[in-house]
Amino acid sequence: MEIDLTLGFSTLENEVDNQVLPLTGQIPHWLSGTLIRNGAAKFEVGEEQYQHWFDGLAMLHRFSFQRGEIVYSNKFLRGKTFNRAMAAGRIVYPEFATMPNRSRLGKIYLNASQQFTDNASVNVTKTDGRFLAMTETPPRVEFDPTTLRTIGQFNYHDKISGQLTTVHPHYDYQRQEEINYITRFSISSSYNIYRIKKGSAQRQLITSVPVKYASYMHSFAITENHIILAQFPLIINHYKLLLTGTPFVQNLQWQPERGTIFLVVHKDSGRVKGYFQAEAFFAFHHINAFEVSGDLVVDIVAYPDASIMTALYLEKLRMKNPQLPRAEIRRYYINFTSPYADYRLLSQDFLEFPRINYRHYNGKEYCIVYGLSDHYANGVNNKLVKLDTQKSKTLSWYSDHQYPSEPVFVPAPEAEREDEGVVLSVVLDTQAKCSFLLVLDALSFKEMARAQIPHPIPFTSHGQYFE
Ligand code: QVM
Ligand code: CO
Repeated sequence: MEIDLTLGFSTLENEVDNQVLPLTGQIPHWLSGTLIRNGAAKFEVGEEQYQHWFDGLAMLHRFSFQRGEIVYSNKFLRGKTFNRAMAAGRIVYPEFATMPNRSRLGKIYLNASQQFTDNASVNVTKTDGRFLAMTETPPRVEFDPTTLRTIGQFNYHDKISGQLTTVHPHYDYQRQEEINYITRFSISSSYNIYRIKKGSAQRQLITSVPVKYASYMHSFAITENHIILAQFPLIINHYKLLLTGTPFVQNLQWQPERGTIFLVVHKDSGRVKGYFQAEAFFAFHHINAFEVSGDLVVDIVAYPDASIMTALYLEKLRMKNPQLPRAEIRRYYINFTSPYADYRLLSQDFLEFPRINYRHYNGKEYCIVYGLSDHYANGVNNKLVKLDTQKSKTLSWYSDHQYPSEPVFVPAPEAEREDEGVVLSVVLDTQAKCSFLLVLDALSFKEMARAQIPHPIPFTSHGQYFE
């Protein structure tokens, strides 16, 4: 079968407001919240093209579940990056892999002046009651969850600084705090790990860990008592970034001889508990982590190297029958008495965009991972999977020419089992040239309902369900 992902990486201009979606099947009566997904949806400005999937302009998609109906809206995130690009008719801010068309000095100036893009296209979260769109540069963009209108850049009420952060903050339900970090690179670099207490917009430093060679990391893990950063040997060369005026991604250097070093921080004291050496690998996504009799278990979607970064250039993704690097699911074991971390495979299958029953199992011993896999073993995500890590058993949902997005698990109220609830995924049908929202029963992984969306949604990255 021919694989053509072009439609998933094509601009969607159409914006709709509160459309009731035609529905087949039935959605459970208890489902009465909102799924908000984020993703790149515009890949050129005037004559200029963005180069990479992570560069496209952010669009928010909202699916509201009410009285058995699904109501859909979508809107571009109208931050500084979007507005200035539209006004100028050209790209204004540097993105992950795209530099605005300027003179050599102009480009150097753009990087050195640290005028960060606020094209927050990667994920969404709720902090202090505000809805924020996120990318890896520091600006968070607040939006109205009902209308999807952009409110503006959100400023934390503190002075913690850095240039690169993650779009995967954690929430510790026991301590009622958000945990994340921001990397500051300069002559002396550090990971500034912080907490935000419930009801606050102030980041409080848990610790600032000095680092000689800061790693590019997209996510991290927490357990009951610890924070774990997997420092892959993909090093940010900030001197080169400062001096060359090249896009960010071109200043990441793969240095496998360093291996991967797990950094473990004690949550409450902020003390560094240790550094644990593993082989070189790269990951975007941690799945989960937990503690078993004092040892740490870290589940992660591991690529053999960082080639996935360049595989996601749009030019490559739009080629016929693309081949993408495949990751494996590893379970690393950290024992505080050994300086090394070892792993075993949790599955023989490829899985990306992992999601779990986060509310009840994050940081705890768990079984079930939902994610995307590749039906043709080519690295192209075209299958939804549910993996039982203890039985190594998988259930899947697949259909020709249909490309699901990251599955979001929503637990049923008063559920007794880890996998009691539904799984929500936006599926792009490249033959019908339209997307639909798929609702699967998480237990059986069978379709419960689908809702027709009035246009094709380009591949989204992450989304969250809000009660
Ligand atoms: C300057 C810069 C940028 O899985 C999704 C990952 C997405 C990652 C993204 C979108 C990362 C974007 C990073 C645009 C970096 C910008 C930094 C951090 C430092 C400045 O000195 C230079 C503006 C290029
Ligand atoms: Co991610």
